[in-house]
Amino acid sequence: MTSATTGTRPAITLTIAGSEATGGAGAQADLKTFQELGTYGIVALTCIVSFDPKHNWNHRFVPIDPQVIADQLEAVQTCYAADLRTVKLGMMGSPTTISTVAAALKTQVWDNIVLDPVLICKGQEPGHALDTDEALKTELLPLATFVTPNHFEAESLSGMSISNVADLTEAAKKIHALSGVTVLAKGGIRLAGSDAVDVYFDGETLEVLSAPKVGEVAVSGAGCSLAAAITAELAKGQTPLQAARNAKAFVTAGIKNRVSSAAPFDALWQGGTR
Ligand code: PXL
Repeated sequence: MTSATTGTRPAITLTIAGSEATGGAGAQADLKTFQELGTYGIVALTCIVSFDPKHNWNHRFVPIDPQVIADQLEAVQTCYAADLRTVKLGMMGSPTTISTVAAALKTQVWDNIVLDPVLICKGQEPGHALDTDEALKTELLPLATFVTPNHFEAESLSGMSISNVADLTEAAKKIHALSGVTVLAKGGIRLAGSDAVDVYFDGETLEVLSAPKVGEVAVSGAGCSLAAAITAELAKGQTPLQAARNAKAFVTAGIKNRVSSAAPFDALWQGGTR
């Protein structure tokens, strides 16, 4: 399809994710990452998270009405029917949202569905969180082509505990075996050692991606931005492995150049590679 204006038409990238109002994580991080990496970013919102400064920065969580989620996806999928081939799935927040998103995803063919398996976000009932995690595993993981679990999520998806790179590698292989999906299992700051190590496995190629740790404290938006960067790179035509390598470099630079605030955590800066 040609552009209505002159110039190159960018690759289209959609994120189906939650808003995190301070701009560190969620849809805001995804959209900034898409823009920074030269794709045309689109958001369909699943929920709104507002940190609560008066209560230890807990997450206040409001779901978007399922019909409104379906409406957003109808608009996006109709608008970009010909070009929308790559999507990122971020925080869903409820089983109903997951079912709504799964139904919309099934109405078309995708080249890439990148699932950031956000299994638990604080501020929800344990029962509800558990149901949400279960729905994510049964309804979204089977649709995904690429999954990016963090340490905790990799333990949950693989059913094993992970305390070193060998464990992380085994977990990545297990997650691939049970899902058939390309896996980037993230050790991040959770594994001991001077490097932040992630393990890539697509069923054939195994690669340990490693970068010196920038610090020992988690930075808001790192997981979201990593999955969004993979999404953007895939949409531009990179192989999954090269997308993972490029995304790791993007996130490492973003953590080095992180943004501090009055919150007790810093946020990744998507302009870190500039
Ligand atoms: O887990 C990362 C994340 C994803 N999406 C939203 C969030 C957060 C963490 O705060 O708020 C909307």
